[in-house]
Parts: sequence; C-alpha cells; structure tokens
Amino acid sequence: MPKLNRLLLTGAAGGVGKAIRPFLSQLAEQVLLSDLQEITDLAPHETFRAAQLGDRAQVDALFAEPVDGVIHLGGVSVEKPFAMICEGNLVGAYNIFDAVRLNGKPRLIFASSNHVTGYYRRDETVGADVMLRPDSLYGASKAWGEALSSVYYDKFGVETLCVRIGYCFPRPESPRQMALWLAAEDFIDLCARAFDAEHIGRAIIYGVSDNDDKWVDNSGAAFLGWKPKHSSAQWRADVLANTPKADPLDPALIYQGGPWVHMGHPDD
Ligand code: NAI
Ligand code: 15L
Repeated sequence: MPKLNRLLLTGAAGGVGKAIRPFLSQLAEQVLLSDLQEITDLAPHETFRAAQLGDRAQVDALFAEPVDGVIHLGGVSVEKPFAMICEGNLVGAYNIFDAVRLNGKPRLIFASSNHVTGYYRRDETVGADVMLRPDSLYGASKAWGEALSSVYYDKFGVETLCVRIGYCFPRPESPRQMALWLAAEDFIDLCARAFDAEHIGRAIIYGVSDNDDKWVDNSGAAFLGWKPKHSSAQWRADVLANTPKADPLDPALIYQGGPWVHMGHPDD
C-alpha cells in the first residue's frame, strides 16, 4: 500500500488517538497530531499543533501544509452540555469538512458512534442504512457529522468513511461493551483499507470487531475487504462473572445505547 505523505489525526490525545498512534507510521510518512491538550512525547514522524475545533482559523491552520488523509477523532466523546457539543461536534465537524473541501479534498475518516442508533433494541440487528435513533445529544451530533459527509460528497466530492465506533477501549467490562468492542488494531486495519481503496465515495459502517454477539449488520463494510481479526470472546467468562444480575426490563438492558438511555438532558 502506498503511504500517505501527511496524515492529520484530530483528537490525538484521547483514548483512541493514543491507541492508534503507534500504528500510524505504517499509513503515513508524517503524522500531524492535533488536540486541545498538548502532546509532547512525539516520535520523529510526528508533529503536534493544538487546535480548538470550534475555531475556524485554528482548524484552517492544520492544513497550512498539504494533508492527504484525515482521521477525525476530535470532539466531545460523551454526553455533555449542549454548548460543548455544539463547539466540538457541530461547529467542529463542520470546520473539518469544510477545511477538507478547500484544501485538496483529502480522504476523511469520521469517528461516528453506535449512539446514532442507540434507541434500537438489542434483539434487533441494525444495518448502517436504518433510520437514525440517537440516544443522546451526543448521538445526534454524530448524526450531524454523518449528514455533513453526505452533502460534502454529493455536492463537493469529499470522500468520507463514517465509522460508527462501538466500544474502543483496551477491554470490555460489560456484556454490552462485549457486543460493541472494537480492537484498536482492527480500527487501524480499517483506516488503512479506507485510505488504500480506489474509491470509497461516502460510506457508513459500524466499527466493531469479530465479537460473538452481533447487534449490527456490517455487510456494508465488505467493499473494503475488512475482516476484523479480534474478538471480545477472550473476556467473556470474566465479564459474565463480574456482571451483577439486573432487571431484564431495565431500558439500559433493552436498548443498544445501554446506560445512555437513562441520561437526562445534559443542561437540566
Ligand atoms: P476522548 O474523549 O478520549 O478523546 C477525544 C479528544 O478530543 C480529547 O483528547 C479531547 O481533548 C479532544 N477534544 C474534545 N473537544 C475538542 C475540541 N472542541 N477541539 C479540539 N479537540 C477536542 O474520546 P475517544 O474515546 O478517544 O474517542 C475518539 C472519537 O471516537 C470521538 O469522536 C468519539 O466520539 C468517537 N467514539 C469513540 C468510542 C470509543 O469507544 N472510544 C465509541 C464511539 C465513538
Ligand atoms: C461512545 O460513543 C463514547 O465515545 C465512548 O466513550 C463509549 O461511551 C462508547 O460510545 C459506548 O457506547 O460505550
């Protein structure tokens, strides 16, 4: 696979950013890391530039040197007051898509979330083409990013892979997280394929590994030849042994969004 010259990684100081950084030299000669939080432990192929995603001038500055691939992880990653979601995820996603449009249209990987469909039940299998049922303002903000990817492809030709990440942490701690777990190595493999593919247009897939429980139908990912190699099955016995008995009628157990369906309005 030919390497990218310069990859931009937003949200580089976050959990997923930290997990994938060690693999990015396989994808690109140079990696520009960005976040609100400064990163100082830079490898020779890495540089850092701070940017508040809600500030257009700061986002534009990330493209001062040509970028030929973007992994956009930055933004608010959990339910937070609307002002924060608006700045990081609504204005922030817009600023990234529009800067991409104006700076040579590098291919973009957008970190969406399972929470765009959190109000589907666990006994339903959800494909990437279902009507959205976000479980939170956060989930709705990811739906906005997906909508931007549509108009920026159809109208302006920006190619984006939206990855509805399930649960990308070192290991799952609950049955829900087991069903949604995404290994960082599977995510990197997915990113590599997305940059390498001849054409991706605008696609939406779920970012989950090859777990035993499958709540999502990821057949839409087949065009990338992506076959996740990891599974959460290795933690099954441990997770089940540490999962307290709960009321099966609890909405947090019925819906895919889990405890997120219990969260009230973040500004109340
Ligand atoms: P995280 O919260 O650990 O990292 C997000 C990073 O974005 C942080 O370092 C933060 O400083 C930065 N950030 C927040 N607001 C910003 C702003 N306004 N301007 C610039 N930077 C800002 O999140 P994590 O877990 O690493 O997730 C990465 C991405 O993947 C997020 O977009 C998240 O919504 C998405 N995602 C993650 C999942 C997971 O299981 N880790 C599941 C589904 C989606
Ligand atoms: C997400 O979208 C969050 O970014 C992550 O922190 C987890 O909460 C994950 O979903 C989840 O569904 O558990």
